[in-house]
Amino acid sequence: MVINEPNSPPAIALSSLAEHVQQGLSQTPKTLSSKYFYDETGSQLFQQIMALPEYYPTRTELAIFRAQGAAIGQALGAGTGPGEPLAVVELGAGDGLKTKLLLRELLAARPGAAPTYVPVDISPSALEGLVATLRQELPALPTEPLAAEYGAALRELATRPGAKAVLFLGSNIGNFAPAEQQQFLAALAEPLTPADRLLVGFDLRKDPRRIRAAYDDAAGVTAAFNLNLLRRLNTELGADFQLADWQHFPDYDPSTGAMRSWLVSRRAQTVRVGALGGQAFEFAAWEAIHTENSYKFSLPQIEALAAGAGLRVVEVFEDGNHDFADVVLAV
Ligand code: AVJ
Repeated sequence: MVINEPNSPPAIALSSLAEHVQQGLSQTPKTLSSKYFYDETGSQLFQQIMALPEYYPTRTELAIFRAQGAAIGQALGAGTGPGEPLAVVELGAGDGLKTKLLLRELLAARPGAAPTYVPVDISPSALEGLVATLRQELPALPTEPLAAEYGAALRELATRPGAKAVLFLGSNIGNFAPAEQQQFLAALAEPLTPADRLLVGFDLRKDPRRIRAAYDDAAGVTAAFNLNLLRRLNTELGADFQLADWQHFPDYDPSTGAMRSWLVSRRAQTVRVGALGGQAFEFAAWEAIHTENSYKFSLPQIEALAAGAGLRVVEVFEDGNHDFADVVLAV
């Protein structure tokens, strides 16, 4: 049996996923990025998560938009005259359910100068679904979908002329580790002019048991979502993960706001990855792979994060329970 040395990778060109797996599973602790959750199955599972009774963020942000959508729409367009062109660029648009509320408000407030909607998402299937519903529900809205990662969205922001409203909703920012949260906000701020607005959704700190339950639902949908990552590596990279030997494990640290998800190996095992020339990865019994961060925030922390990224807080929109905040930012 040939087992590749970690420092003698196969001579074939590796896909970015294969390269990521090779690096991530060679680290301590082993880690895989949550951005690879969203293949077609993963995007469908995330749709199911958003409908779970335990998963409060989506419906809370939707409630904020329902109750305060007009004011949020106004805040987004405040720097730009009603007759001026405005591009609404959304990072991680997904099914766009919440965004449609804001787009309706912006369409109504800007007669004769419809905003252009630029939804960016890593999942082409999610984006196709979004474009199809938009054509039905908001036919007057010019839409330029972009199936790409955040990096492409940043390039889009830097090269597109005219006023912009940038949306980064759903507490997607919580997927970044703290140092990267500020870096990423700074990168979003960089191409903006004072007339532009940035709307960022932050899941707020709350009863730790409620937070943990949101990532450990009784129906097991979040577990299936996490495990789907291994299934994807089996299908796309010819890996031989035995899904029954892995356990979804979420943990929440109330002192830092770190909500993290892990895949725990139920026994000592070796996993081989075909696309890496059969490279073997050893797992000790109960060793964990880190698969996701979903950080939770406090308002002072959000203020500090914005300031560190060169942004000022223009307005904060919260639900009555203080579970979630949508924050309007500007340079
Ligand atoms: C889409 C990244 C905001 O972190 O809450 C839901 C993804 N993971 N359940 C989150 C997710 C597990 C979600 N985000």
